[in-house]
Amino acid sequence: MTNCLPCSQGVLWLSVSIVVLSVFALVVDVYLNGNHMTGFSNGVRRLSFKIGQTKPSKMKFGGPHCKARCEVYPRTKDVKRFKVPDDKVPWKVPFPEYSPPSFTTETVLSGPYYADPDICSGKGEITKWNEIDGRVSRVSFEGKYEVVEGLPLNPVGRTGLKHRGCLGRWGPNHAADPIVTRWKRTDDDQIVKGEDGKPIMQFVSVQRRDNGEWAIPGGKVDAGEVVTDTVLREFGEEALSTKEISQEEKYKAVESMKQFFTKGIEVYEGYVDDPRNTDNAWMETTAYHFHDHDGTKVGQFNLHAGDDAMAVQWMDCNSAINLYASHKSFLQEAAKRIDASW
Ligand code: RP5
Repeated sequence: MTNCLPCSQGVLWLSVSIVVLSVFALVVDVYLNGNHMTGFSNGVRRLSFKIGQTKPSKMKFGGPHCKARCEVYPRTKDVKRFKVPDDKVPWKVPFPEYSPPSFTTETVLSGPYYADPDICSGKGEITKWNEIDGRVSRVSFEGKYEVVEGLPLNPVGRTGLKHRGCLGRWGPNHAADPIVTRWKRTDDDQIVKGEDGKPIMQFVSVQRRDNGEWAIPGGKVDAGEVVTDTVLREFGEEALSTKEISQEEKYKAVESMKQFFTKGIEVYEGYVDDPRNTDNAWMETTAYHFHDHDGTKVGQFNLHAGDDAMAVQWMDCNSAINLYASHKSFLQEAAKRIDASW
């Protein structure tokens, strides 16, 4: 009996130490991962990496949106938007004759894993607007959006179409865009300069399968996913086709990518002028810039188009470039950052 007291005290101290150490580890993890949603493991959590800068960038969406007012809705032949003139885009400008049609694709209405319930037909409800709702972020980078007659309103303004179109979420649909760049070089390794005397920046561009337009290889953030994981996963899936290689090769590719991807700088966080946007559903993204100064890191990546891409290539960047959604403005910001030709 006399030996029991020190023994139970020892066990008690050990338990307390374990609890204290666990709490410490949790605090360190949350601190290192910033204020993004963390802690959900959907199979990609282990790919998490730290990036050079986690604070929001200064660049904001300049509006009014243009591609979000395209006449015919993407992937349809006959879904036409109500025409919205430039000056009538902001909700605060009266537009009494505004009567846009409603449209949501059958795929989205069938309730795939990435979609919200069809709250318009009374199937489920959403109460956490402008908040983190379980594993889904309904928070907009553009600030607090309005909710009118139960539906969130596009923070930039009218698009000429109501409901969700082909987007799964009501309100913001979050994405992440990896801008991977290098300097253009001649065969004998000299950096090529543009007419303005500055070095020409090239970026990894994918040709989207849905409309054939060239784009940054970005993608939507899965429910509960950390945005930095999305960047790495999407680049792997779309430009390196990591789905098609063996587990061992994939591991090696991910390890070398992780090294390179730790140097990312956030160049944009906000609304995307995406042709799929509607009055009640829109794309937002976080774009990270990864520049390979001496061309030795990304050069080893074997570019190979994945499922969602028809082709992948290193594309020269300049002011004449024509890209999907508002991707050109993200590239311009990246070019500015490293004083590249534009
Ligand atoms: C754009 O759509 C984003 O900037 C991102 O590149 C892309 C994400 O959508 P999916 O490619 O997943 O369709 O708005």
